[in-house]
Amino acid sequence: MELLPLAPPGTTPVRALTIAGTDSGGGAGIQADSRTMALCGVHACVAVAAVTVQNSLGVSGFHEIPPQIVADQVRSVVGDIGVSAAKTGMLASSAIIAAVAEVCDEVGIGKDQAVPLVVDPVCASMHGDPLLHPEALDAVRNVLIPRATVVTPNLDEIRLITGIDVVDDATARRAAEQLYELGAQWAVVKGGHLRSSTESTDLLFDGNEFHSFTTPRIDTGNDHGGGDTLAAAIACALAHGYSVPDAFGFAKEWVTRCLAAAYDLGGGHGPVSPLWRLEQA
Ligand code: PXL
Repeated sequence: MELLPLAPPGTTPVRALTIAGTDSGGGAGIQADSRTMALCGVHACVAVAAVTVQNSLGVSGFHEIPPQIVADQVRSVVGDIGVSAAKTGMLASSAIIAAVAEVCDEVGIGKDQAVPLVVDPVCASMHGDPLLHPEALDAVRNVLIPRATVVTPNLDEIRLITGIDVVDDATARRAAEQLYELGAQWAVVKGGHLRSSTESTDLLFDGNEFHSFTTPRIDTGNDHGGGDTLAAAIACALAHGYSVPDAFGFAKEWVTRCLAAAYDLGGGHGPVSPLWRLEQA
C-alpha cells in the first residue's frame, strides 16, 4: 500500500484535529487517533470532550468536559496552529455536540467548509458500555451528521441512528442513503462487523454512486480502537490532500494492517496497532 508521507525531521507536518474522548487504557479514542496521525505524518491537535475511565475489560465511567472548554480548545488550535482536517469521536452529550457544531461553523470546519470533518458518531464501546447519553442521539442526527464531510458509523451506531439493521448489501445501501439524507456529504457503511464473510466490504455513498471497498477480514479479539483508527486515517489522508474516495481507500488498507498488527493487552480486548509502520523503511 501507498503510505502517507512523513515530514522530514525539523519540518512542520500537516496538522489535523481530533475532538474526542480519552481512553486511560491507551487503546481507543484520542490515544488511537494520535497514534495513527503521528504515523501518517500528521501533527495531532486535540480537543478533549470527555475523559473515560477504562481498561481492556471495559469503560467504568466517564467525565465530560464543559462544552465551552471543548469549543475553546478547537478555537485555540485552529486560530494559531491551523488544521487541514478534523474528526470527531466520543462527544458524550447534546450540549457538547451543540458547542462543537457552533465552533466548527465559526472556524470553518465541516461539510462545504475549508476544513473537512470526519464524524465518527461514537455511541458505545465495543463492550457495549455507553459513551453517549441517549438524549444526544437526536443531536447526532440533526446537528452533527449534517456537518459531516464523511460519517463513519459502525453497524450498532447505524441501528441507533437510522433504525436499520444492516444484514446484507440491500440494507447497507438503504442505511447509506439514510445517512446521506441526514445531511452527510459522504456516508460510510462498514461491513467489518458482519461476521458472515471472509471479506470485509465497506460502502461509501455520496448521494449518486456507491463505491465499494473490500479487504480480507482479519479475525482478531484485539480490535479495540478500530473504528477510531479508520476515521483518523481518513482525516489524515484528507489533510494530505486526498479526495474522499482515495482517503477512504487508504484508511481501509491502513486499518486492515493495524488489525493484523493488534496485540494482547490486559485481560480483555487489545488495541489495533499502527506501530507496524515503524518497521517500514
Ligand atoms: O472505539 C470507540 C471509542 C471512542 N472513544 C473512546 C472510547 C471508545 C471505545 O471504547 O473509549 C474514548
